[in-house]
Amino acid sequence: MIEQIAKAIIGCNRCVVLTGAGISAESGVPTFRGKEGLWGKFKAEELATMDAFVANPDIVWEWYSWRRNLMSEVEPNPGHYALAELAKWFDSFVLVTQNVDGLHRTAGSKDILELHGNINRNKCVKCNQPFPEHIEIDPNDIPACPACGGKIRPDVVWFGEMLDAGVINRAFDESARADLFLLVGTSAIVYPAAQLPVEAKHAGATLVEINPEETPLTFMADFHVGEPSGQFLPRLLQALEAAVH
Ligand code: BV8
Ligand code: ZN
Repeated sequence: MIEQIAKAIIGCNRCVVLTGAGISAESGVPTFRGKEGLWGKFKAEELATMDAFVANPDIVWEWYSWRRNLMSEVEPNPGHYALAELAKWFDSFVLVTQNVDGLHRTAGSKDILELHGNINRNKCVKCNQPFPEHIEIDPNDIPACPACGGKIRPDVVWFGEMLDAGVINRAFDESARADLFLLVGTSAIVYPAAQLPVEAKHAGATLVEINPEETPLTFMADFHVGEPSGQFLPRLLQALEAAVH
């Protein structure tokens, strides 16, 4: 199959990749679903929503500080690095991620669209003004916005919140113009992110899904690779090299 995928890729000029928590799993970042997943221990609606923050800002900040510290101790894995390398094989390569861990940028990827924000960034809950990054937030003494006095929150997109219009519109534009779409390490359940591969497929792109498990979109994939992305993506790069030499 890897030779077939390499052949299919070589004819493509415009690639869009959508990643989820699965690509960071081999770095030690817990995914959301699955038995060890975050949603197994914590309720999304009790932690990743505006209502939760209004009701218990300290509990929400405890959770984000825990995840922030966890993410500050991990490194990108071979899957992240392979995607940074893969960009060289295309005229246009756009990496769209649902992850807030920033590992794609650390791995050297350039054209990244962070659909759901970044856990290291902060902003005011009332006026959205950015607030200095990478500062330790004390859940019991949450800093106030210098402009309006509002509480500081993590600059991530919570459930029920709109995504940044510029980011999501570009993601849809690029997906509709792609001739190759890689769907990597996502359960493809959260919207509008999960709509992107559908847009690309309808526009005629070749859809390759890389996930040890099947997802609601596996039926429309041209190729489903049931392997960990940190193992498959480096091998795909080698197969591309072999295919052109
Ligand atoms: C919105 C940031 C307008 C915060 C996150 C249409 C239909 C139904 C529902 C909706 C809809 N439109 C809107 C909704 C509501 C909602 C939604 O989609 N709900 C779902 C649950 C049905 N969407 C929203 O609220 C969005 N906003 O639409 O606003 C609006 C508002 C109200 C009503 C209508 C419209 C905002 C969504 C963003 C929420 N923020 N994160 C934070 O991180 O704290 S979402 C968060 O969860 C992640 O970012 C990610 O998106 C999602 C988790 O999914 P994955 O990343 O895929 O992770 P998961 O664990 O699920 O899967 C991992 C996969 O990897 C597995 O398949 C596994 O097999 C695989 N894997 C494991 N190891 C490996 C691997 N793969 C490869 N290699 C490995 N080694
Ligand atoms: Zn403010």
